[in-house]
Amino acid sequence: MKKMKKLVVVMLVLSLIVAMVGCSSAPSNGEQGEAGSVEQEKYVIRAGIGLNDQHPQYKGLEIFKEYIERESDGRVEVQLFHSSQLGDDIQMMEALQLGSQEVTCPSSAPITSIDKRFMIFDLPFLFPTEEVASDFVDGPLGQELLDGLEEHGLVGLAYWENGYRHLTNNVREVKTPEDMKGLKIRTMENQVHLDFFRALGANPTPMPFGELFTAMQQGVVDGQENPVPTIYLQNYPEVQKYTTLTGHVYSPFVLLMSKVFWDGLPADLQEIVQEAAFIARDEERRISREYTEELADGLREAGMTVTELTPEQQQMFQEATSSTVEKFKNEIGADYVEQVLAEIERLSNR
Ligand code: TK8
Repeated sequence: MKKMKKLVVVMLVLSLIVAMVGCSSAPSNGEQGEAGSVEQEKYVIRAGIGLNDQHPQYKGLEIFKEYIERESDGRVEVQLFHSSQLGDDIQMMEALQLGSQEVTCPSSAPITSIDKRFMIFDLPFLFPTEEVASDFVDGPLGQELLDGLEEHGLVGLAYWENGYRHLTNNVREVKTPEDMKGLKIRTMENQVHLDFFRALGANPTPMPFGELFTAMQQGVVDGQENPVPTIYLQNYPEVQKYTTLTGHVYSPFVLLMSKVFWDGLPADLQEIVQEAAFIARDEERRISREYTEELADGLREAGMTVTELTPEQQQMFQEATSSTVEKFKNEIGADYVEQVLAEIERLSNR
């Protein structure tokens, strides 16, 4: 793993040098070339994600790429990298801040290391439906969070959808919090997740996504939690026996661009990139919801026991994690959390 990281760093540095050399020899944007022709600068967007190329997120990136390359008449090239080829979520966000990578699309959870207000998304049982969740993120409070990223060197282009997270493990069928006792669960690198898995009596271990499959295979952890498309498409049925549809957290993805890169883009290309982010978002959400519906059966067909909770059991999970909500309300800012809850309430009653 260490070697891999070194390699990634070396590759990033090399590509930075190549990019710099490329920039200095190219005529600056729109300038008259020597032959008197107007040459335009070319831009390369490297977009990296942790998930594999079967996931709706990658399909979304393909749409993002197609739109940008077509609308920019080839002035922008978009290169896609899946399966943590460019690093994990936190490493890629850092690369964006440095300007050595242009785009990534993490779950909101690791962004809390940059701005803890993103912790609101990690509060258990917050959004009643996917529609309320996407209305919320697309609304003024969601936008405010994206705007706040600028001072951290990131441009939040749009929210895509990861979806409701569910528990898998290979020890026993989980129906109540009681069944969680002692299970070693990989969580995202996020304080709220750690806290509520502890509240449930589990033994949570934060870990980058790219290390998860092997950790389950080798028994380093008993289980993990992710939305249905991820569980299915990352082949977790090969290493996990039980899925419980807990739906404990709704995860948005946040499509991020390096601010250094964004600031260097001419306005017409910025507009194309922003438009592409929205068009791809709508399609990514549609595919994600379609897969979520279809693939629960896929998990059964792949040999997993898939357990749906009764409303009473769901309630037990909610009660067992309510201490986390109380605790992090203060950590995030009580007034802000109240404002968020009121907005979700309003959207739910529409
Ligand atoms: C992919 C991650 C992943 C997330 C996780 O890079 O870490 O479990 O759900 O999808 O962002």
